[in-house]
Amino acid sequence: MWVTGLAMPVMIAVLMIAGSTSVTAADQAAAANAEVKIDNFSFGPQTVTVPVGATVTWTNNDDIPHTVVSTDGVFKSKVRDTDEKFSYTFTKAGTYSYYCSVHPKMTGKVVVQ
Ligand SMILES: [Cu+2]
Repeated sequence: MWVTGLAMPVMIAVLMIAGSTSVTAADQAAAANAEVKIDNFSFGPQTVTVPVGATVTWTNNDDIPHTVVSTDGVFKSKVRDTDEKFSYTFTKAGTYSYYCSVHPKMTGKVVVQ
């Protein structure tokens, strides 16, 4: 019977450690997301670096419609009017070049590490 009495506090301690670890990981994932503003025919910042699993959100702050299209066909937004957003979650490491299909000289890059 003494084993039960000893095991319970140990189990509670292990559960508390496991719980606090998962909260920390979730906080880090949320903080890793990135924002890209589309303004005056350019993406800013032009290159963003994020960890695997991060979501990048583009917001069109221009008076003109733009798109966000991956050069390799990984993601493709619809035409985004003023103040409209597009988000994509990157699940694999790599370098993702993209451009605006309406104005192909507008280019940017997402580096996923
Ligand atoms: Cu454009």
